[in-house]
Amino acid sequence: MPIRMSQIGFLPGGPKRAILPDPAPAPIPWRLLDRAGAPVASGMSGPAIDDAASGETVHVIDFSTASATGDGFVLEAGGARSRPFAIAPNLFGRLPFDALNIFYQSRASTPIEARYAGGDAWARPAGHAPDRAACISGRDADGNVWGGCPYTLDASRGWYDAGDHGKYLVNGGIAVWTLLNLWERAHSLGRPAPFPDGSARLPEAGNGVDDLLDEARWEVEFMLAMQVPAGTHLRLPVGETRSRPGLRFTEIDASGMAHHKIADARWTALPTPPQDDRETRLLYPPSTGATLNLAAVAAQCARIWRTIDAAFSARCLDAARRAYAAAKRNPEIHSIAAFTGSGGYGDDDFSDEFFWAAAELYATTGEPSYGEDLRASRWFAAPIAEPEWRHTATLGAMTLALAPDRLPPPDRAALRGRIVAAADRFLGEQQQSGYRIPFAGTDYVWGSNAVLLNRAMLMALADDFTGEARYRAGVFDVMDYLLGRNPLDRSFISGYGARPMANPHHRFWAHSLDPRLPPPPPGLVSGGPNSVSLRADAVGAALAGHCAPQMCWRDDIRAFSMNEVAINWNAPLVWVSTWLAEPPPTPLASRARQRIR
Ligand code: 9MR
Repeated sequence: MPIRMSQIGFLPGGPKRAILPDPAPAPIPWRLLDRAGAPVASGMSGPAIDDAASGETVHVIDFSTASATGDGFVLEAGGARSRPFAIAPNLFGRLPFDALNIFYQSRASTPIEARYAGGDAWARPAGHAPDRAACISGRDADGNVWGGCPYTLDASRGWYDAGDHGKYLVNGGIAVWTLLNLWERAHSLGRPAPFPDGSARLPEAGNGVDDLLDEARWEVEFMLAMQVPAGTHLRLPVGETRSRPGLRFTEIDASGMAHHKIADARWTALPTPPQDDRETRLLYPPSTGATLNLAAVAAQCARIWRTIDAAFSARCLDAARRAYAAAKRNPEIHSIAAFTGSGGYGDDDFSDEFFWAAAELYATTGEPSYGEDLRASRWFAAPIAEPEWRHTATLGAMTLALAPDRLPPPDRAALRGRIVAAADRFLGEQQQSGYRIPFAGTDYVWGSNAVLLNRAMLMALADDFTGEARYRAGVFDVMDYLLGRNPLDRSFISGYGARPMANPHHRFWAHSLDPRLPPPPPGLVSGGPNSVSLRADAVGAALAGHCAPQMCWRDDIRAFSMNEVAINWNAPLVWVSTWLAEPPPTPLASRARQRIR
């Protein structure tokens, strides 16, 4: 078994850590050899760590001080060797663009063209063009009868969520917000725009608008189209958080809410390229969570496009205001209809979504009523955790921490301080983790790789706010883990490293089931080890009881609980890899950075 390390190598001057699994209790000597086999650095590993997450005894080898550059380096320790690797600049140059291109290739309602997708293999005709649907109606699995709605909506565009063809407002929201936040971070900190017009492989490249915004707009347009028309009254269960037989339905004014999702009536088989999907498309009832995702993203849209496309900005602001008002009128409508064919994205606590939406509307408008709502929220002063689709308060906090002139300076400084405190907690966990990742737990949840990426995003912001190098090292710990420094000796990112993930759970990138279909394009991150819901799929069920948490993963298209891919997981990959690829700030800028706090 080779020594585990990032399979794409290391940056000169960057942190360089490797992991040697070895039962020996004492530190182990290591040597770094150049391509001619001559030693260029040596040292001792850290003491042995009994690591519950990997189920191994591991030794940390830190060779950050090695100053040589080139390729063909080999690390040797305890009779084990690494694969040859590079120490070279620009290792992260291509990854942000590949990771962003995954969104282009996930677009609904438009043909995916070879010239933008990186080759003929990935081209395909448009799927769901148009994506028009009526509301679900009739009896669900619990015997409840849903009334439908008096219209159909054209919900074209947007990105397919994951391996399936569902498009969900909850999850679409965090994914597109993350891409837009990457743009806003650069804008607000005075850093170079990461994807200027013409830099990405997109049909819109060259249209005069930043390419990151072009990609994000595809999703925002879809989200706007999911808003319930004014004057619509619907019969929905109010205050119910779980499905059960005998739900009580109440008539509500649903104007301005957002439908939870548009998806297939039944699960399609694997593989099913989008253009071959023959299932009926259905609109699901509005939910408060979907409505607040729309309010938040549309408010973010309104301020970003204000000077770029005033009409679009105004449309977004109007949608955001109406959605927020609709959610306040209907604060307890949960997505609980018991129909098959798509994922749930259910949530029984909307307090964090309310905070997020109020924060976005306040950042955009500065209006006191939104400010009062966000200050009244328990999330305003709560500790920061990594965001996820169900827990979105941190998204609001990030917006307020970056918005230049909204919060009084002491409040903004306090928010930044809480982001830095979260990063400090993650670094504390890193000290306890065998593989030196900023997560010390043993519960590896569905999408665990994105938990780490979202922690990396907060550590990157902590670096932005303080300029302290340890946060940057923590970001590398996450990327190195994803790129091969893990007990599986796998890169979880397609196309990157010696042993990359190649068989994601996906209905089009399904080469292992049908050789006429393509493998995944490069830059796609796997959901990652899942030790918590192992029995969800057959591959996981076979592993249950036989895998240490970090080992509960297989590169198998059937393994949807471990090896699916999703827009809310690739978005933080775009964010974090872009951040790592950014040229380091000049000394002058980094002195200015000390004053940002
Ligand atoms: O990311 C979601 C995860 O947190 C849940 O535990 C899991 C089971 O409900 O669902 C995940 O989301 C899936 C969604 O429901 C449907 N599209 C694919 C998503 C990724 O697996």
